[in-house]
Amino acid sequence: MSSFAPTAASGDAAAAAPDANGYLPGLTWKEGEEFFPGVGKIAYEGPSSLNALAFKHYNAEEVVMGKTMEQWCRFGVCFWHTFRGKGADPFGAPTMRRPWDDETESLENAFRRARAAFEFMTKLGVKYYTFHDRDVAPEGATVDESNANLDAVVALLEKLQGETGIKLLWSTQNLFSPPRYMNGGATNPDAHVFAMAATAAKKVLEVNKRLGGENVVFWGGREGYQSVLNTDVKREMDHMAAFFKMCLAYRNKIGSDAQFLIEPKPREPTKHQYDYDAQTCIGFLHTYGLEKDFKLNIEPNHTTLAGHDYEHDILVSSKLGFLGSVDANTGDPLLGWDTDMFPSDIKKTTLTMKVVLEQGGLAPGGLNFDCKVRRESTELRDMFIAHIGAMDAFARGLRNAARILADNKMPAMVAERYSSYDTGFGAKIEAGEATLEDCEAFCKEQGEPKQTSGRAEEYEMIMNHYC
Ligand code: XUL
Ligand code: CO
Repeated sequence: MSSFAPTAASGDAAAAAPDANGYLPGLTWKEGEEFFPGVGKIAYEGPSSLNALAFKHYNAEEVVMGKTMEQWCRFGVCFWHTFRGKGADPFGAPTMRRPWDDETESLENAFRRARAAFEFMTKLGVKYYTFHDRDVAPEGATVDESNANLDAVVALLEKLQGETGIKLLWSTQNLFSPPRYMNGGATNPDAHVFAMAATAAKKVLEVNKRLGGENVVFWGGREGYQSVLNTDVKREMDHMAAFFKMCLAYRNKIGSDAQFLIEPKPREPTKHQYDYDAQTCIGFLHTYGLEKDFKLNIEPNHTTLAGHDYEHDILVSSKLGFLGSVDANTGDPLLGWDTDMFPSDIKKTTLTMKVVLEQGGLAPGGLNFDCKVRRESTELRDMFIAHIGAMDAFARGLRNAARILADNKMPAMVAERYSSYDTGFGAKIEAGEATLEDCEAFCKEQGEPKQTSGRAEEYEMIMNHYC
């Protein structure tokens, strides 16, 4: 493969001169050129390779515990950060301009962006992508105009999917950026705004079906409240459930079999979000009788914002039967917001893939890179390297997790830890056959329980053996 030099290469935004504000000009790409010149198909070169533009661990066809790496991982590229993100953060302006992007909200720009996206994904070798309605097509002045814009881009996406074999992992509706949703979408106190949110969801369900999308995601960034004084939380949650029920009814009516996924997040942009974390979402689904129709899309950077460890919601949702998909990103422990960075911690990817192996896979969900390159990572090659690094991190995690399960050292230790419930009185408790009186009689007969070490340090030592 020809090299893609870290310094300005042809077609790289860094090759162009900055404008008066110090920004690099957009749209340096010309018809007939590649959007990512100098980058070929990213190949697997093995662990000894030092080529930044090659896989060292992700070997798509390699079989691990009965399935290929590609089947276990089901990687997805997200449209919003990767093709629309330009390095803006809560404190600063965009730092990147992309060669395909003329910075307008025109359909022509949307078409070009879609073509750049499919070139990128083809070269990377990722088989799935994800988008919000407004990532791929501009909003119009009316519902009809917005829908027509979306239809025009979707026709191109359909063609590009057919040409490349890349599939839609999921799509979703953006109910958080347009100003009309400032007080919420489905939880808006104004029924008219609720109806606008539902109208957007209806269109996404249609488009998702047309593109063969395997899931639909519901992330409620504005579904929550800022002030307890002006909010009727019960009515808002009832409305959210009503919205989900309408979406289910319409999905069934149009004959779509897309899996529905709620994406938990505790806060940001809203102070108190109703989908706080996995257990909160599962409680909500049971409260409203929706538990059979939804699974969860877990994003570890949201999990850590909720005050849990990276892997906590993946584990909890899986063990309760609700893990549907993962927005595979990570936060920065020293920054308080959703930095959406590409994962690189092998212990975390190992814990994630252990759960995925234990539940027999993620399909129809996947590992979607809801991630952005850092604001300072301004070269086009950084987009590739970020994805390659994260895919390698999950491939290593997959191999490690498979070894942990095959060796059965740690799982056997955990099983032994709970073995008092396997037989005798413990088994009676698990079977729901023991009463408080039975427990009292057991304790009077047995006396004080013996002390048993939790052995956390030993588990950590074993984990280091694998990672
Ligand atoms: C926001 C977030 C969203 C959802 C889809 O934090 O993760 O991009 O994944 O709306
Ligand atoms: Co996400």
